[in-house]
Order: sequence, then structure tokens, then C-alpha cells
Amino acid sequence: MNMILRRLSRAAIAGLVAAAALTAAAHSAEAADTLGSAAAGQGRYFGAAVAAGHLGEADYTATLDREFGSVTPENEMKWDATEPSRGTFTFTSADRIVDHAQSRGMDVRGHTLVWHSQLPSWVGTLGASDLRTAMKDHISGLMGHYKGEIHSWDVVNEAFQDGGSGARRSSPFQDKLGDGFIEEAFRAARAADPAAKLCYNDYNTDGVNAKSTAVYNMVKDFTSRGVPIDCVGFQSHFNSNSPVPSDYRQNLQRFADLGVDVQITELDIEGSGSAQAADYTKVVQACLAVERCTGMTVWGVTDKYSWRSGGTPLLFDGNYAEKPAYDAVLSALGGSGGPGEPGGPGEGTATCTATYTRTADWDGGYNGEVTVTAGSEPIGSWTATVTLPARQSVSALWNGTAAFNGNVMTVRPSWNGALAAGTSTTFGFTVTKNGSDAAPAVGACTAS
Ligand code: 9MR
Repeated sequence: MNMILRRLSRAAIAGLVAAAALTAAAHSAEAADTLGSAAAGQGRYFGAAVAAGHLGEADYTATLDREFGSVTPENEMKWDATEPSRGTFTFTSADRIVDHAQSRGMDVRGHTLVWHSQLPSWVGTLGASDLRTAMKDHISGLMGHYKGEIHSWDVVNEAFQDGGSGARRSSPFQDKLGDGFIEEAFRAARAADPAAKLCYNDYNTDGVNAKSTAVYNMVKDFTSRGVPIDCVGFQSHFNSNSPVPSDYRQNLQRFADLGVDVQITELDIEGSGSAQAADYTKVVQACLAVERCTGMTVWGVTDKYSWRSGGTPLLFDGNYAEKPAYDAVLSALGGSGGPGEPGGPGEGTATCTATYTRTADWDGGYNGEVTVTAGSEPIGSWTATVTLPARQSVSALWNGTAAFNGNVMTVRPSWNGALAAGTSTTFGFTVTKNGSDAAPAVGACTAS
């Protein structure tokens, strides 16, 4: 009974406070875009991992509240934090984050229900049948406390081994309950909070590789058998040893094609300056290019509290100043900054250049590719013209959309409009020669 009352009052308070936050937002219509508002304009959420212990720091909280539309408790919902001894749940720190988020109208991602790490030692001592019961009790106890308040839950985290095998990782759950523990966890989660999206979450699954393919096969099996799964989380912890994969978008898309949402759940990219900014742009563009990529979360607010703080992998530096990576993300999300900020008033003119190469050639046709490069400032979009020699015609175009006027093809971006300063994208097309082998002329590129 106590539990039910607490749940009801949690939900009722959340509703009242969210309404107040919306009213406040409506009065500040002239403010520059933020990560959260720009992402919302693209139908996505943009979130950050948050630690309860930092919420008392004014700059931390001001940055969080201003910029982000979703929060993920970084450690506070993990098993060791929420059920340190069997049947005794402690929600104090997690409640602090959830209450803070709700008071500002932010959504909450739940992280995580079943994971081999940050697991209290009592769990590992249980025999199989007791462990199964404890796992289900943990899921219903934790999800039940936040029923109706969490948009997506990482139900199972990191259940696959790293490396080439695609095998399951050893854990008390895997070792005692076998492969079926994942399915059992998802079924228990659906019963505990039918409104929450249920995600499988992992790392080094961001590109197409043996590990991501093993996860893919599991999700495919789940969806074909009606096991309740709604989303797959791609942690996306990148650095020079583990760069943004070139097939990131394709990998997100193949999961989306299974009929699940995809989310970027723990994004951080070690580095600095324009190189880091360009990598962030790639990630945001990949998500925006996949219709079922519903949102992105960066794994922290400021470099100084990152789990990889030495690698300065986040969007705000240790003094909460916006880094070039911040500008790049905002711009890729189609947002504009305040005075003097990229895309904002007072900023110089956005420019781009376009260069052409023939990438394939055969008797009756050829493939052309145009590289569009942003000038010294980020751009939100671009237009390039290609004038075809007489008799030639275009039979296919990719990474762009074309409008024709006689033999002039005007190309605009499909998903690849936003470019960080100095970075490039390409579009390509196939031409039927009709007896003419002359090269097309690429005209001026215009940026906005
Ligand atoms: O950022 C988290 C850090 O504070 C903890 O010490 C660490 C303990 O395992 O977990 C970190 O978060 C991890 C997340 O829960 C799961 N994916 C990898 C994250 C980075 O290690």
C-alpha cells in the first residue's frame, strides 16, 4: 500500500511540475537553440548522463537544465545502488535525479536492470532458481518504483563478449540461467512497466562486426518470436583505438529495419578541436539519417566528471564552456546559436566548395561524385549545381536530392546537410552517356 501511494504521488507531482516547466519555456521564445530544443525540432531527444552528487553544483545544473531534454542516471539506478541487499531497495539518489529532471520537464532513461557489473556480491552466491527469482524481483521492484516515469529502460546491458566470437559474456545470469536469461528479463520488464520502451544496450556494437551481428541475430529472433523488445542502445564510446565506424549509419539502419528503435545511449568521443567536432557531426548525422533513431545521450555534462576525463570526450569543458564539438552538434541538429555563435546573428557568412571526380566508367555510362566541403564556419545546409554535357542524362543519385532544369541538376542534401567547419560530405550520381563522354561542370556551392 505504501508503495502504491508513493508511486501515485511520484506521478502526480511529476505532472504538475512538468506543466510549470512548459509554461516557463513558452516565455523564453527568443533564446538561442539548445541541444535539447534543436534535437526536438528533429523529432529526437538529446540527453546527458547525470550524477546525483553533482546536482548541487550551480554551473553543472545550469548547463544540464539549459541544454538537455533527457537524463540518464550514470550509476544511481544500477543494482548495487538500488538493491544492495536482497529485497531492500534504496532509491534516494535515483529519486533525486528523477525528481530534478521532472521539475525541469526533462525525460528520464533508465540504466540498467540486468548487468554483470556493479552487481552486489549476494547476487552471485545464489543458485539458479533463486537467481531467476531475484532477477525478476529486482526488475519489478526497480521498474515498479518508476512505473510510467521512464521513457526507455536498458533492460539488459553488455551481455555479449568483446572480440570476434559473438559469444555471450560469462556472468552469474549467463552461467546459471543460460542464454534464456535475456528473454526472461525482457518479459519481466514488459510486465513491470508496459509503457516503457525496453532496450538491449551494448558497446563495440556501433559498426557492423561479429559482436553487433550476434546482437542483431538475437533481436531478429526476439522480434520473430514476439519476445518484447522495443529498442537497441548503441553506447558509442569512441577514441583513436575505437573510432566512429564508417558503417555506423548502416549498422543503425539494419537494426531499425528489424522493427525496433535505435538510440545512441552513452556517446563520448575522446579528442579536441575540429577533429573531435567532425566526429560528433558524423554521429549526429548518422542518427538523423535513420528514421527510427529516436535520440542521443552523451555520457556526461562536462569533461571534468567524465569516466574518461583525461580524453576530454564531452561537449562542455571543465569550466562548462561550449567546445567546438558542442557547436558541431548544435549545427548538425539544425540549431542556431546566440549572437556570435555558429548559425547565430553576428556570425560571418557560411561558405562551401564543391569538387567533382569521376569514380567509375564503362561503355555506356559513368559515376560521378561531388565532394562538398564547408568553409571556415559550420553550415546547416548546402546547394550544388551540376551541368551535364549535351545528350547525357542522370539515371541515379545518392546522398542528395535533385531538381532538374534542362541539363542543370541542382542537388540539395538528403541527410547530410549539416557540416562542421572544414568537413566534407559527398553525393554521387550515375550518368548515361548517350554517345558523349564529356565531363559535367560543377558550379558554385552555396551554404546556409
Ligand atoms: O560512467 C560510469 C562510471 O562512473 C562507473 O564507475 C562505471 C562502473 O562500471 O560505469 C560507468 O558507466 C558505464 C555504463 O554504466 C555502461 N557502459 C559503460 C559505461 C562506462 O564505463
